Amino acid sequence: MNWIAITQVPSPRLAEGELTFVQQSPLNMTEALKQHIAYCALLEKLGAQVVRMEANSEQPDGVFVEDTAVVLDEVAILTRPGAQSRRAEVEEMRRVLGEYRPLETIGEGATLDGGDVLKVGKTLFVGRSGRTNDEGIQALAKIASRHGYEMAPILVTGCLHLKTGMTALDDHQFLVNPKWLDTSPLASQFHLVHVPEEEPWGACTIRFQERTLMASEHPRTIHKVSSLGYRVESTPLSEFAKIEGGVTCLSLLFNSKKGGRDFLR
Ligand code: CIR
Repeated sequence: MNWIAITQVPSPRLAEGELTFVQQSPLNMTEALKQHIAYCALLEKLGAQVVRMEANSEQPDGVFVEDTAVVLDEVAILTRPGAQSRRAEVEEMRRVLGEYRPLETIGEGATLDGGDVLKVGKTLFVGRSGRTNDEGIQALAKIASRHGYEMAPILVTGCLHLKTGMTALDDHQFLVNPKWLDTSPLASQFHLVHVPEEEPWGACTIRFQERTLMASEHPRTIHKVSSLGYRVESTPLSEFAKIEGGVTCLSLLFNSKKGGRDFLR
């Protein structure tokens, strides 16, 4: 099995996670654990080997592993999360990811969250957001350009991360909430599918094994994406949405056969 999905079991303090664009609402921990198990089971069903990091009671947002690293075929870049409360999460990820890829880091002053990085072929779309600053984008560019990646910065104004408001359905077509980010750099080259107005959070999807993974709380978006011919697999994630997480945030998904230390020799 070549596909690895790194996940972390939700912290017992999940309800204390950071909130920026979402109002606090009561979280059902039993339901959150159930949803997390179902999410991992879906990835397993589609052929991923799921690595489950232990829950960390000191890190309420630890379940959102996506933010702590950007995994490319050639290298993994440990981030420096924009929220001070999340910086320590990177240390455990360093240990786990070191098994699969050579590691790079983002230095002091720069901030970068993995949720702001969308890889499409050799292009990295990077959200300039409340969590990722210009220095973070430059630091990522410096590392990624050594491996042939181009950067495409996108201004994110209405949501937490780039991938909250935009993901790729395929290499040419993006699902977006145009109210939350500046899509003008994309318009000439890509086809943009807008989420239905009633489901502003619907744009967060994962492409995996010729499927589109989506949260079941967005039925209109699911219908729209299915009608375009994509094979949608949905799973309930309502409890994670209450602390501003979506389907991408809960895993780091990559192919273990690509990359690794031998790859660079
Ligand atoms: C945070 O504010 O950092 C968490 N409560 C939610 C992070 C969600 N991650 C993501 O969109 N990649």
